[in-house]
Amino acid sequence: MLNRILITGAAGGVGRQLRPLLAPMAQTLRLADIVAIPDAGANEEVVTCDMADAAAVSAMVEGCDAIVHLGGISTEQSWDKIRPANIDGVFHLYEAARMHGNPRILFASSNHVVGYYRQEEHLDNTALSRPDGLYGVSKCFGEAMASMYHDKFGVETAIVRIGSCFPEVSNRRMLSTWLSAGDLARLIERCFTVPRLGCPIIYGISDNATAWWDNSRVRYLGWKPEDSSEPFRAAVEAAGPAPDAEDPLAKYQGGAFTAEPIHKL
Ligand code: NAI
Ligand code: 15L
Repeated sequence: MLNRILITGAAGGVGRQLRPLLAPMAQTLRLADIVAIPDAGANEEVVTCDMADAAAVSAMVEGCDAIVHLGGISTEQSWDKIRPANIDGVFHLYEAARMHGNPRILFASSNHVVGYYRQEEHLDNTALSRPDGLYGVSKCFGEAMASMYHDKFGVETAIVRIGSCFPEVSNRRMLSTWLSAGDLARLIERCFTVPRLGCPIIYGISDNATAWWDNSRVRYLGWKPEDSSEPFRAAVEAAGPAPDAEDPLAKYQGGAFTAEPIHKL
């Protein structure tokens, strides 16, 4: 069992799903976010921290032996919002990690790193990135930062290009992109306990019947997703007709993100 796992962005949708699932993996979960977390449980401690504040990030990381990095902007927004959280914030995280004993990191990257591939294309983790907006570009930056800190300083990171991690599958695209919180928690357990992690890119999807992403190059992790989007299929298909083939929702892996403008505010 680990001593202390840090979860950044713990107040968000993924963080809230993960908290009970990660509790058995560590004596203490340190929950961090820019917003308050009022409901800490018995083995949880709370740190309020803006990823843009280097000193606060260093203090947040000190004493942690593994980090699940979820904190930041999670949708397509203006560069003014993305830059401090997802660019400066990731730099601060990696600087803090190397100063405080190289804890392993799970970096929540995104499918929007490869959002402009078409849905009929199948990718493994050697595919070149094709980000679908500023948010996707910020995740490319985070992946590059992880790679550099691994090569230069030995910080090990699991770069997880999460598909869609929500409690339920709510549209047709998610039948391919869905990741259950349970499968993500099992992946985190593997990444934090495997003898040598390295700095692999992993596609974060459950064992969905339709999938665009191939994780065969990271079999050494021993991760086997157990959940599937299939039980949601009938309800999703009954909810409405399939979008037109030229609709971004049906055309690109990043779906609607490819149709977003460059936001100015
Ligand atoms: P979310 O938006 O619900 O949660 C993100 C959390 O980060 C929020 O609680 C927010 O307050 C916090 N945050 C924002 N700016 C911050 C800052 N400057 N300093 C500290 N904390 C800050 O997002 P969600 O869905 O929980 O996603 C978690 C992570 O996983 C994000 O990094 C997201 O980009 C990534 N991801 C999520 C996917 C999903 O399907 N939910 C898919 C792909 C990637
Ligand atoms: C993401 O990267 C977002 O953080 C999440 O809110 C979803 O939009 C997800 O991708 C998705 O593509 O479904």
